[in-house]
Amino acid sequence: HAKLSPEKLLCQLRDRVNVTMIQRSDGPFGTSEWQQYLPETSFSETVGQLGHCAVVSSAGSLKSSHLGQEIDSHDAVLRFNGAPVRGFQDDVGQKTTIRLVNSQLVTVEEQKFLKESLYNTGILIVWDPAPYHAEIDEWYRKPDYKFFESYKAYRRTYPEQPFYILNPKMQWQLWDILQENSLENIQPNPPSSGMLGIILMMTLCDQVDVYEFLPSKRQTDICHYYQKFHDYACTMGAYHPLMFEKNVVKHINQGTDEDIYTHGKVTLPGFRKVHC
Ligand code: NCC
Repeated sequence: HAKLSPEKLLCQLRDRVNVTMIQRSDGPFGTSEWQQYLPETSFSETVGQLGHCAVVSSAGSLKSSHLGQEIDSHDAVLRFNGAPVRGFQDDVGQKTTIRLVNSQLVTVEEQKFLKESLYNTGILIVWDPAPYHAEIDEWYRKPDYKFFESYKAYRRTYPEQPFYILNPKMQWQLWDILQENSLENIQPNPPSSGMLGIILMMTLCDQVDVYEFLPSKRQTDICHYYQKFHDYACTMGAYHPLMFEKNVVKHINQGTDEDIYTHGKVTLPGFRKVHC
């Protein structure tokens, strides 16, 4: 099959991936118990419309990048999972507007998640791998990780911090587009937090600069900029279809190859700026 043009691919992403947060009207979340836990203010009211945004992958190649100032110059910054800023400001900046975390972290590392102050900044969003195109009810009964109790515990501890649950429908809407635009069969697993976060920011922002998702000349087998662990799978993918995600992002990049090589930087338009 023929690859879509970048313009058509952007339109597919804009029109077929529905980025929403779980609300009271979503079936099993309509109970009076859940009323106490889900944020009262809707996600769109909480964030509003954003201008220039930065998405900071957790890649080891951010080390010694000195991208901190450039990242912080954006109106909003998205970070992932347990990626710290303290001690790493020079390379990754210090602003955190939104932090997207996976349900594994929230569940398996619940004590750290409840205690570590790095989670207390900005708007939190958790996502969980759902069965392929499952309805909310089916996913609610069989989440990949049983993170709902940890979510509630966090909400009781920090009731003032906005904390949303990503509607799982978007992961497979996005996966379908990744599959349609790849020459091989891709893993039947949801996209990485990084890819979900890029699409999330494209719905919120006028422009999105993504750092070290496509690796720069600093590419390394060091998994994260904040740990000593070495594993090429962090960059290439194992569970998540990371390589296919990166190919698609490369295809819609509006920045230069030079920016990728020197800064690991990709520039994407917000969906508001995409005309189909
Ligand atoms: O490593 P992780 O991802 O938290 O990284 C966040 C996102 O950054 C991009 N990335 C990361 C490292 C790298 N060398 N290159 C990259 O491009 C990816 O887009 C990645 O999504 C996840 O996606 O949620 C993931 O989470 C970790 C782990 O669960 C959390 O860090 C919490 O401890 C997963 N690792 C393991 O389960 C061991 C990882 O597979 C995916």
